[in-house]
Amino acid sequence: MSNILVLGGTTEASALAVLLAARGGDAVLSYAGRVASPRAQPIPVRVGGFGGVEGLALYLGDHGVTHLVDATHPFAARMSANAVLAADRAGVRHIALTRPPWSPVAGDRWTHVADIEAAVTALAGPSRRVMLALGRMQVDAFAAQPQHDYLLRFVDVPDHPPGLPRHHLVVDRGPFDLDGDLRLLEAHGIEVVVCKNAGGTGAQAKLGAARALGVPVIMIDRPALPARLEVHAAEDVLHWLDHGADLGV
Ligand code: 3Y8
Ligand code: NAP
Repeated sequence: MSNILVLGGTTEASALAVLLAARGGDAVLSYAGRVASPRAQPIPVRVGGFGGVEGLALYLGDHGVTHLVDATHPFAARMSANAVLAADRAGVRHIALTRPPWSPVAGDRWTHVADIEAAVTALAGPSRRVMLALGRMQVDAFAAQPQHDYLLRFVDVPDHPPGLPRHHLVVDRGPFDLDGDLRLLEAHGIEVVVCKNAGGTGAQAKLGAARALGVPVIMIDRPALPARLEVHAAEDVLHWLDHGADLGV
């Protein structure tokens, strides 16, 4: 009988949890513990880091995990790298449930940058009204460009004010919708949006809003991830669970 650990924190992980609850059997969803009250799940949840590759390998062995599903965000690069190494060390089958990157369509005004540091550099120049749709964890890097009026969107109220002299903070969690993001960008007179190429649907609304308003986007490309078996739909994970062994994957 399978015993599944899902590394979660995304819309796709939550969709998989619903399918696993219906399927029955042992399955646990894991959160890092980044936000105060993560979404409730229909399967048991654990919260917090494992303690690196070694900690995760020990967890997999101690809990008799047979299948590890990495359904973390494409920017959770350390977690994804650890998952591949720990699964190999523990002799546990591994798959990644991830979403394809977004691609620009007609009307998009994207500038691709490699990482957060390049996004900061791209903001050199006169003061503008900038939306940082990056969450809380990397915002302080933008203190290097203090001349802008920043619109920030966090999941939780931060313990201390962000290190940006001129900012307006919106506390809200996705998934977001087009109408809401259109209103937000218009209300704040946003002149440029900075975001990660997260893919999926939960964070996509701001791109549609920027397109409709003719607002340019600084798009941070994904970090490198290890080679691994990847699928883009929760149903494909169930197929792998039920037939993967026959396919040798
Ligand atoms: C803790 C657990 C679900 C999952 C929902 C998805 C969509 C809505 C949109 C914007 C972009 C951002 C951010 C975002 C979105 C989904 C998904 C997604 C982006 C929760 C959640 C956890 C987190 C962690 C959080 C990060 C932050 C990133 C905010 C739950 C709500 C910017 C990513 O305050 C903090 O410390 C937040 C930290 C990591 C990125 C960062 O670097 O700050 N996600 N987000 C997970 C854990 O503890 O393991 O409550 O659901 C989940 C979701 N947030 O099941 O419905 O699938 O990605 N999350 C980005 O895409 O750029 C917001 O504002 O437009
Ligand atoms: P990260 O930088 O790749 O991970 C750093 C460390 O956090 C990991 O080494 C691990 O600690 C712990 N960790 C991460 N995800 C975990 C999980 N699902 N369960 C248990 N521990 C976890 O990851 P991150 O960018 O901080 O993202 C944290 C979580 O938020 C992820 O689950 C991700 O899906 C979600 N999220 C992230 C983003 C984003 O923009 N990064 C966006 C949406 C959602 P140990 O080494 O101690 O095991």
